[in-house]
Amino acid sequence: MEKTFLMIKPEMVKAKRQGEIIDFILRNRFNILRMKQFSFDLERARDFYGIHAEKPFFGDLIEYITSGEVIGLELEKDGAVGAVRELVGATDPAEARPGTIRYMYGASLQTNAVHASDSPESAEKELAIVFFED
Ligand code: 3AN
Repeated sequence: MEKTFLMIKPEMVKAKRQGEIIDFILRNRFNILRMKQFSFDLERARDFYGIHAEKPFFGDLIEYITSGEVIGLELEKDGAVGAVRELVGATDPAEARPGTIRYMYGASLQTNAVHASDSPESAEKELAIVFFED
């Protein structure tokens, strides 16, 4: 079965709303294979978001993602990569469809509640960065 990576972002963990997202994922029939609460160090954050290194928002993105604990989840389901992106919704919460995680919990382009891998290749890379010690 296909695997993917989902990450609950710092503002959701600070607000103690991570349980709602995990419950939503389980009710949508994903299996959780691994789950880890941790803080990104700078090096790992830069590696994780390496694809955005040249973007003007890169500095802010790194500062934000290292600002508190996050929760990484390895998820499994048939067509998991696409299925979780559908549940997550558009990057900008203002454009996310009702019923999606970012519609319900996202506040801005930066504080958009969760990250989800955009391809099986990204999922493999992101899982290796987050679950590096396993
Ligand atoms: P997604 O998370 O929907 O795949 P990406 O990969 O394009 O979106 O962006 C990664 C992260 O970078 C987003 N989750 C968001 O936090 C941040 N980001 C993307 N675009 C912007 C932007 N224009 N301004 C500020 N932050 C942004």
